[in-house]
Amino acid sequence: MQDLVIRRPDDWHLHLRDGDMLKGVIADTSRHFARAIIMPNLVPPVVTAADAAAYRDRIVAAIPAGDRFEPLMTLYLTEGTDPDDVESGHKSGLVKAVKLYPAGATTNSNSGVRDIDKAMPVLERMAKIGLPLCVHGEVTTSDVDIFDREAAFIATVLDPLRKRLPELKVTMEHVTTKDGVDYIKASKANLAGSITTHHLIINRNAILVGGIKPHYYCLPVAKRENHRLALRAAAISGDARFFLGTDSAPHVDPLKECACGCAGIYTSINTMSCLAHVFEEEGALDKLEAFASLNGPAWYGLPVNEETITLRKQQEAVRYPAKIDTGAGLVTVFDPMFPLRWAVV
Ligand code: OTD
Ligand code: ZN
Ligand code: ZN
Repeated sequence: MQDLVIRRPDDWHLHLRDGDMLKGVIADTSRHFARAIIMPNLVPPVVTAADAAAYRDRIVAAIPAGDRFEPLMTLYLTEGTDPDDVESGHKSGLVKAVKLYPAGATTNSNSGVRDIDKAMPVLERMAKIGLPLCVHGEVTTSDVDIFDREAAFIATVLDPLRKRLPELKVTMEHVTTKDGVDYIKASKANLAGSITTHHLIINRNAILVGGIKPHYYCLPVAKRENHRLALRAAAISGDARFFLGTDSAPHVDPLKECACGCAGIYTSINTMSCLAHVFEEEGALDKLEAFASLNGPAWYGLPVNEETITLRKQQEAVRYPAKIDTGAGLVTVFDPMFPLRWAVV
């Protein structure tokens, strides 16, 4: 047996959904994580500070009794977002970031931004008040190959935006390529990146080899092996610009196992076991705390958690359910394709 004690982790990118699904998934996060940045891609999206306050109340009402969990709310940036509403939401302590979805880039992103010029007044205000912009960094034009969309976004949207507004703090969410890692590492200030659990574990073969595997399909889609290795190197480096954002995104099985399956992988329940495995494999267990518990709060200007969790390596594999039964239906749990021996005790 081997124990690893780390400060309680946070999840800097999480989809909790709403209604029965919210009630069915939240315990898997609040069991291990103290806080999470909550994605606003509901239908309809969380656009105003009032929307975010109401959504926060629904989340808080769903937290199991006895769990201490703080949802960190975000607003969904639209071309009509009001800078004053964003500023007052931030000043009240409610709004921790604003999320940029290029229209059409991922699940429920149709209300997102088509023309970034239209969002400049909000972005300028955010730069002024120090409110971070979280970005889904993929272009959506049909002439760009899906595997190249992150690199194209950096070149054609993100880099020009950061040159135009160097004071704006940008989180590149769910980085999936070496291009993304290198771009973040080359930046001098005001840029950081979150990395998901699953992108540290799977490459695109998991989706496509030996039959199509919808439960490994997410956006941004997993890339080639060299990209996965670059993500691993960044995650274990201790570099404060990289931190955990699981992007755990539950969909019920019928919506994934069909002719046009939804994107999203559900990892909330076994993320810490998966990460301990990955960091041990890399000989970097001593860097897990930085990635999961220290770097994120530093970037968002929040205190680190005082509580700790203990990860214990066992002889026996830890048993996680293959599916969880949410009130909304069955959701398949991410299968890392290796036995998990690290348990949160
Ligand atoms: N990716 N699925 C979802 C969101 C993310 O881009 C994302 O953040 C979702 O279902 O909301 C996914 O594959
Ligand atoms: Zn995204
Ligand atoms: Zn997401």
